[in-house]
Amino acid sequence: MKKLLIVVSCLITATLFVLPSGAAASNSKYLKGDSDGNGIVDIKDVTLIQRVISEYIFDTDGSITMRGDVTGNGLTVDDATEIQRYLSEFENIYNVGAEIEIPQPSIDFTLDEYELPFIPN
Ligand SMILES: [Ca+2]
Repeated sequence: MKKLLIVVSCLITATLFVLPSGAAASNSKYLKGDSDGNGIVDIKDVTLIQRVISEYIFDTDGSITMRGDVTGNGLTVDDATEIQRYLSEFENIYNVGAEIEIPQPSIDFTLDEYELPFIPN
């Protein structure tokens, strides 16, 4: 009985880690204004942007700025304002909440351009 309980709890745990959560956006897309990347545009995204602007926290990998810069000129208080306007159902001129495809880096080099590093003897 104890072994069965262990097996069942392992299966439940494995299922929780393997199944994707439905709320989060895929890795190649995000919602414009969803600065924390949890798949929902809400007031927490505004707070996160305000914390980055005030340098209370830092956007070390640029992901907060990428998702939260709805006006397209860097992360500013205007982005927080536009998300608040979206949440209040004002006119949404910056398409806050729209699904955006993350641009993939292109690998564009040929063997002729590639130089081997100099390795001293
Ligand atoms: Ca969010």
